[in-house]
Amino acid sequence: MKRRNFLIAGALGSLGVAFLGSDNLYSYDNFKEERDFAVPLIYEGEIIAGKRVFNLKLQKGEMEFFKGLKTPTIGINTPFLGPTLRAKKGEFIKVNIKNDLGYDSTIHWHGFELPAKMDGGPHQVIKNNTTWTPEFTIKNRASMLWYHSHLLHQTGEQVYKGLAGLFIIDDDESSSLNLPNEYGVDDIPIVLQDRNFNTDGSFRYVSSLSERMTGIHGNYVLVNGVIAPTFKAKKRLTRFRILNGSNARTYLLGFSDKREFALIGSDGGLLEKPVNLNQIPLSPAQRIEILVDLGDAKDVILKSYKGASQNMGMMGMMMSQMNYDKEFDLIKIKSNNAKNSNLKIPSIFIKHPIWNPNEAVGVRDMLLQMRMGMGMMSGGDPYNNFFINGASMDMNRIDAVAKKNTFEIWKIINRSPMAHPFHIHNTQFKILAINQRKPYPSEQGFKDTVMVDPMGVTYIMVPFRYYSDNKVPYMFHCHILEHEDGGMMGQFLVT
Ligand SMILES: [Cu+2]
Repeated sequence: MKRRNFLIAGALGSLGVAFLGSDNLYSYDNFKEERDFAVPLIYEGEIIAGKRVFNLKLQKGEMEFFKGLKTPTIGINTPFLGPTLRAKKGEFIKVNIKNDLGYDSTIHWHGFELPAKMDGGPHQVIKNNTTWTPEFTIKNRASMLWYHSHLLHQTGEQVYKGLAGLFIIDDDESSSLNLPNEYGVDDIPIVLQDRNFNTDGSFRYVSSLSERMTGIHGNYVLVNGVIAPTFKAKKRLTRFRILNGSNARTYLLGFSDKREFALIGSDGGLLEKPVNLNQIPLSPAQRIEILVDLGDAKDVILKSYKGASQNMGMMGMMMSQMNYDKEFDLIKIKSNNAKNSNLKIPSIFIKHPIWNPNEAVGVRDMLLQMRMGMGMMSGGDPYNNFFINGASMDMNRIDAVAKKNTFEIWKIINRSPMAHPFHIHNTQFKILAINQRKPYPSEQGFKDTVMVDPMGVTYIMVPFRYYSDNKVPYMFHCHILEHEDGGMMGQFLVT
């Protein structure tokens, strides 16, 4: 035990040197100049022969996150991240994705219900200098989904360097609700990504075993690619659509004056009615939509509070020593010029279908485990340290077979001291129970990623609709990308 602690201290100490801002996440006091909030470009493609067609190029780029320091990046049509794609439910889309990166990649459509061949997981590699053209009908309801690299064992690094973007889906139901929906004006997309940097400005990806174990947590948070931006509100009632695009960090979001906001949507779209909150946790890959009243013209800061990371034992100790759980600022919001928009928060949005758990075809166990102790990973196979049902990801093994047009109950059991955000492709599910309790109203929306507490159990109801394929699987995995790359992923067919 003594020796163990000594080794951990050594591993932590080695993190402390030579990295830019290695010891603190920022607060506004640390930034003198004001940086403008950036809104990702919106790209609606063009209609050609009845299809909505998008042209995307995966490419290398360069960003100046710090004045005078260049960071090599990768992006989609832009140097870092990609444009926000937008389409309507029912439309048939076609995406030409050209890979100019110089190495292989993939683009996965996170949250979409779509044919397995179009999913963009590890089986749909886009070789360097080739074009992949997925085509599918938009089946999802109005929501903010996203797209990102999903290359086997390389997802963490490729997303870290910039391969991700948003996808907004509209439908008639949500458009009729009079919610703020003017992109970049009162409907504001936000991608949160914490990052570490070397002193030359380059990204510092995983550099230690402990970072592989906990997932990489950065000392700076990029907000749509900008550190510590100031957002100047144009409208009093503003809708923020927030993606946690971080590899591993969970945020506990709230405003500096603890003001209430209305949670109106989760991963898969609108809730049935708004839920008033002043804090909400957001794990990697999850999205929320909130409405905030900025009518008091006061400056306020969107921040992340302490308490976001629920980790225990040795893991909790390590993570607190590494400053993973602290309070820090994200966006300064100035609303002295915000205009009244006459929009009010509706009291009811939409009705969700009712799924009766008794009609599920069965209960499927998903047991999450990770190799522990300092012997972990040293000298071994780096892709064989995280497990689902006792096995690490294997492209040649199908772990589960579901039937189209059925739904199942998945019992996700966490036998590790760390929380894991569990994601399933090709579905929007509902939470049945978290440990011994019913989901809170804020947790009752459509989800594609759910947090499973350390040593906890989460039950979800998972529908498989629309598509089947006897050969090509979908993935389920932990969305801490270092865990996914380390083996915490499996494959399922829908037949
Ligand atoms: Cu995990």
